[in-house]
Formats: sequence, C-alpha cells, structure tokens
Amino acid sequence: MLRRLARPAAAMAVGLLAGACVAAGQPVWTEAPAAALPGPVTSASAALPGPVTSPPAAATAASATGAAVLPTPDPNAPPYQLYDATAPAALPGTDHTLTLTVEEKDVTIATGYVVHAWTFNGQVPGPVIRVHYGDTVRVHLINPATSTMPHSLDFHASQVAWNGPMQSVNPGHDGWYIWHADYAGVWMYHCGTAPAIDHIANGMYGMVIVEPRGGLPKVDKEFTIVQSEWYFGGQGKPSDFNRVVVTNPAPDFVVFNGVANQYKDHPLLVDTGKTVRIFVLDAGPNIGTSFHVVGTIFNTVIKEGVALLPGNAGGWGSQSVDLAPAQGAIVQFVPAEDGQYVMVDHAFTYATHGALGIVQAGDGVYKGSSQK
Ligand SMILES: [Cu+2]
Repeated sequence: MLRRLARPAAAMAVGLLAGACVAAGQPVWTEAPAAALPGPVTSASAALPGPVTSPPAAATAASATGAAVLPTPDPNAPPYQLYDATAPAALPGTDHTLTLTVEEKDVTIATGYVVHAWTFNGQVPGPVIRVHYGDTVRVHLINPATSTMPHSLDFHASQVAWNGPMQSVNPGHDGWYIWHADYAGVWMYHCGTAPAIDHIANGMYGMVIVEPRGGLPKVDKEFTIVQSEWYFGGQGKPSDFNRVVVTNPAPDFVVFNGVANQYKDHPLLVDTGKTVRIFVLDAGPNIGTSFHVVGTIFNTVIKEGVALLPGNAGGWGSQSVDLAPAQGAIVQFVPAEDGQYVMVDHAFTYATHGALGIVQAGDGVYKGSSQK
C-alpha cells in the first residue's frame, strides 16, 4: 500500500514545488458568464480622526536566518487604504456566482512601506465570502494578460481534488472553481500556485465564512480579522522570497487585514454591553496567532468546529484563541464599560510589528464604571 501511494504523492510534491500549467481539458474549467462579487470592502465606514501611526519597529537583529534591517519609511509613499473590517452579510440565495480577478499592484502595507503585491480583486486580504451551510459557490478566476505569472485558487472550505480546479491559470486565461459548503466554519482561501508560500506572502489569501445550519444568531457588531505576515523586499517590490522560506521566519510586519496598525489608527467602534463577534483567520504563511482582546473575555469560541458557548454548565470562558496558519475561529465578547480594548496577537513581538488594533466601546472614554 505504501509503495502504491508513494508515487502519486511524490508526483504531487514535484508539482507543488515546480509549479503547474493550465490543465487543458479539465472539465471543471469551462467558460461561463460571470457576476461581480457583491460587496468587496474598500473603505472604512467609521474611521476615527487621529494621528498617523509611526511604523512598527524595524527588525534589527540581522542574522543569516531571516531577519533584516528595514529601510527607513518612504515619506512619499501613498497612504495605506483602510480595509473595512465590518463583516459582510451572507450572500443571498443558495447558489452563488462570484468573480475573483488577479491584480498585481502596489499596496501600502504600513506607513511608508509599499509592496508590489499579488491580489484578488485588488485588495489584501481578498474579499470575504460569506455563505450558508449547504450553499453552492461558483468562483470565476480571471488572470488577466497583464499578469506576470500563473495564479490559482485553493478553497479550504471545499472538498475537491488538488489536480482539478486548483490548477494554475496562466495570464490571459480564466477558470472556474465550484464548491459546496458542506461544513460550517471560518476558512482560508489562497492562491496555490507554486511556490504557494510566495503567493500567500505576497497577498493572495482571504476568508470564507460558512454559517452553520440554521445560521448564526444576530449580534450587535461583527468584524473580520485576517492575520498575516509581510517580509519586506524593498520599496515597490514583492516580498523577499529568501526570507519568506527560512525555517525561523522574522517578518517585518505582522498585520490585521493587510496593513500594520490600521485599527490602532482607526478603531473598531462597538457598543458597550453588547455582543461583538469577530471572525478570525490566520493566513500565515508561517506564523500563528494568540488572538486576544485586552480587557475582555471570550464567552464564545468556535474554533475549527469545536465550540465554547455562553451559558455552559461550568461557567467557562476564554482569554485568547490560538490559531496556526490556515485555522479560523469565531470569538464573541461583551465590552463591559466605555473605553478602549486593545486587540493583539498576544505573542507580543508580533503585536509590536503591527498586529495591534483598538476596539472602542462607546465614546472610548473610561468612566470608572467597573471599579465601583
Ligand atoms: Cu498566485
């Protein structure tokens, strides 16, 4: 049995490492009309005025293993585009047709730092796709002729053969990836073109939410947070591949929704005493998260199909959710009083490199109500 399995496994490994071409004749890749993905997020709905943050501390411990010294921030770099963390509504109906278009473009990932990213629909992360258990999702991947390389899709929410719809699409071509939402959860999607680590490190990832049977209960506020790393390769250049692939990675920036410290500059606004739900995904490519919101306790954690729910018999709660790369969770908490609650990767070196934001309850002014 082992011998029979060894050859296909080796062939797959070679394919993953060496890259794959468009698989001619694959029945799942057919021409069909496309519809634009509803509701890609492009701007903040509730941006607070505030000081421009200083860039995260530079990695200074230069070594032969992955760390490097960041150049000084470019004062002429365009400001970053705020990624709206508000969770989108679930797509209406049960059979969805979406389009993801590859766009290789410059993206400001921290104040003063620009990466030539590879994106889905021009944004990092790609659009959040939210559906219900049992839905069918038909994704049209377009790789324009202006692209410099093949790209592809891998939906972790799907059950498909790797050598089927995940195959790479060359520039100037398109393809279809059809999947069924057989399991609820917070899932990763990403470009899987070899080396996949490079395509993820350059921005080609996003979140899928599959709501459970019966849907999720309505809460006051919902957000999506995707944590990932950037390995800066120079202004206007892709990530530094040599530093992406070392076994002790030292990213220059660790970010929520693509940009260092953006929700420190523009807090997420919530209501005191009401439930906040955050869909969290760790996209890596290399480093997990210990996602924590300072001053709150998660009364709900649904991580990879395992649930801690409010009202449990023992009165259990949770302080942080640990996610390895390509794991997702739903967390919920209730801000007890007006004030600011800091959202971090509690592996604190990564918080100092950009994985930090603020959840602001009420007007954000602490009034001492919890201390009576
Ligand atoms: Cu790609």
